[in-house]
Amino acid sequence: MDSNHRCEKLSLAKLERKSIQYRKNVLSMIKKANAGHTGGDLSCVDILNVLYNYVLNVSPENFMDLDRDRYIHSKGHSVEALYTVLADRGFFPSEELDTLNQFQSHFVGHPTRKVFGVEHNTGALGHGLSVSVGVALAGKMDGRSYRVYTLLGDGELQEGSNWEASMSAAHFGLDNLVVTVDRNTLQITGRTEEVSSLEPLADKFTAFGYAVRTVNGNDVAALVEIFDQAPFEKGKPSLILARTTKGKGVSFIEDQANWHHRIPTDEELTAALTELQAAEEARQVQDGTR
Ligand SMILES: Cc1ncc(C[n+]2csc(CCOP(=O)(O)OP(=O)(O)O)c2C)c(N)n1
Ligand SMILES: [Mg+2]
Repeated sequence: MDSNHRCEKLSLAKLERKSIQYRKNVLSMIKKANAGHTGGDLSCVDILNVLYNYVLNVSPENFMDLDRDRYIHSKGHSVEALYTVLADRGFFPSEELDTLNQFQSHFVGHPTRKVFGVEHNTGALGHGLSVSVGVALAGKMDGRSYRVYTLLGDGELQEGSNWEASMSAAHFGLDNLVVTVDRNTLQITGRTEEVSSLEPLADKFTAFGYAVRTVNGNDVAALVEIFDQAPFEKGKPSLILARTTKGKGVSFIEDQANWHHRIPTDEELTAALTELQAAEEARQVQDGTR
């Protein structure tokens, strides 16, 4: 990846601490709003962290530049993770997030372009990849240097539009498109493989013309390494199969379908924040900052 595609790079230690802070923010935000998608937010926080703090050439200052990188949050229900990261990157003051889901707030339960930093309205699953393909194709036609990054849920892949978009991405040789799949193996009602199976997923994406890599999507260091290698092959769209745990970071939320959009009780919030605080302190000891 050449340097003009990068935001100011944060060290791994800083990125790892940010992931913990983001998880705390997400949980507090969901509790305050009394709505949100807890499991899917915690699943993708590390991916958004690495994208916005390491990979993307996008910031409040350049958000209107035609050559900025585009990020399209196709699994739009995980909006609290996106808002948290955008606030931290300075797109808006974090206090504004206190209005989440309140009457007349721009911060509604799915991303809209009324919020500065949101590239595209999402939430109806199955649209983000088609839009991303169009934006990537436009970039090629206009000779622009930007890249398009998008994040899909694995349950979202059951929408057929993803596969139509994938055929176009390969047909047009969109090596400026980097697709990440949040492969947490859960959708709203249970395991993807029980609801409508997806495997062998890497083989399917390869057959559709992507250059595919698999990574631990909750490991910040591994994510940095894999995003650094994209695009993986000249003339092919890149696909990162990010193996994640839904609800990652809080033991009693991890890997359970019923936490898809459950709100923590007061006691659960306290327990979750305590667990994350302990993780942060352990991290500080490891970094020698404590
Ligand atoms: C077109 C459409 N159908 C249904 C929904 C309702 N819905 C919201 S999240 C979700 C499950 C998505 O599962 P997945 O993509 O695996 O997301 P994650 O596990 O990351 O939360 C569903 C069915 C929707 N938002 N859009
Ligand atoms: Mg899922």
